[in-house]
Amino acid sequence: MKLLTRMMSLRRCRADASRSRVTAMNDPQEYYLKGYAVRAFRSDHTLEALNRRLCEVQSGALRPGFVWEVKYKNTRDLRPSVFEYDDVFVDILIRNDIPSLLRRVTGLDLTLAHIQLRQTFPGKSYMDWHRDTHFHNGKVTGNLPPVHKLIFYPRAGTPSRPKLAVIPGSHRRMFNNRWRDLAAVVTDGTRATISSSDDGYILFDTSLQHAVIPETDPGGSLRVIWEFCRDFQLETFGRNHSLPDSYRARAARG
Ligand SMILES: O=C(O)CCC(=O)C(=O)O
Ligand SMILES: [Fe+2]
Repeated sequence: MKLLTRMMSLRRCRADASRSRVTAMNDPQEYYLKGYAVRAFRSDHTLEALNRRLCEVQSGALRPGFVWEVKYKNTRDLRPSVFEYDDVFVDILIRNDIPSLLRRVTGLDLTLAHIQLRQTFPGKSYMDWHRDTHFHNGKVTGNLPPVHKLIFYPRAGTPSRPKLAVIPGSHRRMFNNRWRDLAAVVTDGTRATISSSDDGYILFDTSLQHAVIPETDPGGSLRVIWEFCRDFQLETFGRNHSLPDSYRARAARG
């Protein structure tokens, strides 16, 4: 009995030690290992303004000159551009020191390449498990190096629901074969999900395996997707030429 108690307490000590190693990690170490970070926007007037705009959009009202365009089935994207729709889509990044967060966790001076405002509707997931950047049979698909995305799933008056699933650390285990890569989704049971909320966001390395959870609300739901890349990658984005410059100027001013 004494031996059993001692063994149990030893196990507990080991578990505590490994937990403390995990909790002792700083932001860049955690981002390197997990490939993502979940944070919340400051609760202030900028976040209020953003949520107000998104509620309007969710209720069907678009400002003149802006339209929805369908790219993927069961989804639609705001056009011609999100940053021209309202300054708040860049303001929120500045107010929340996202340029410093990006510098801290990636060690890079990334710029804002694109903002997407997408609404998804019920049906099959428009993007089940995938990596935006992958290497299959020696062929690179997506941006190289992988870019980083920050996604906000606003509740915009709808109930909170799980929106995106990710496999922590999967960006560090890539297979050159599509099927082996997908098999890892089945064999790796570790998942993290991000749900819609009034303030939570996920920042991730887009080579992370992630899946859009199918939409269930008849009225659909919104996501704002900010994409950050290195300067030389800007040309792959084509559109929104003034966005990177205006983001840089805003980031420098703080
Ligand atoms: O629409 C979403 O929820 C995320 C889509 C996605 O996979 C991505 O932007 O990389
Ligand atoms: Fe993706």
